[in-house]
Amino acid sequence: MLKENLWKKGGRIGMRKKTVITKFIILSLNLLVLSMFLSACETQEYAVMGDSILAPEPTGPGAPPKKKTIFDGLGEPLKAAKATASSRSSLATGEAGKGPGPEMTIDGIGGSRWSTAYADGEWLLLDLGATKKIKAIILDWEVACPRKLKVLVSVDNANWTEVYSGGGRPGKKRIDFPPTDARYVKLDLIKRATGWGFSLWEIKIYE
Ligand SMILES: [Ca+2]
Repeated sequence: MLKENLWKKGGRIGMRKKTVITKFIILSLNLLVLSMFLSACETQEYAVMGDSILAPEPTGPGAPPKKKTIFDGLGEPLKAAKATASSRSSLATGEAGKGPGPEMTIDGIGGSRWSTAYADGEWLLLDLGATKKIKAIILDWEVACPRKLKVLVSVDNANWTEVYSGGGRPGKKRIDFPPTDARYVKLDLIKRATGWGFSLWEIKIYE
């Protein structure tokens, strides 16, 4: 009888011990989660850019690699001296051939664009003013982009080297090629992607 009571008592004490340990573990976990949350809130800083709020990119060992941008590995674009083209639209003026001209593609203003007559087979010619060794071009097309175009470069405006042949798409498109001597860069706009003409916001050329 005494033995049985002692066993029962021992069992109750064992149960109480287990309950206390379980409660202690739950409390510790709660405190750990709370401290992690507070520390994250205290150390997080935000940079405000325009209307967007962006969290800072994590740095240091184990941080994910930085996202690549279209301008990665490129310096400042070259300044083209002159831009000529096969045609210009009637955009803004209502008069055929009197719309914004090809100089709009090298004015450094993202919101100004050149647009052509509503026809395939148009072209844009840029003169850098001197021969440079160029390796990349970024084209920023409006919706009226080419379905097929070629990019050609030349040192004398007579003999041409093709550095790209393919399609365009609305928005910025980067074209890389082996460094090539060029004073002139020509876009051969073979086929339109829309019923309008071709329309380009900007072209940037890089050494
Ligand atoms: Ca522009």
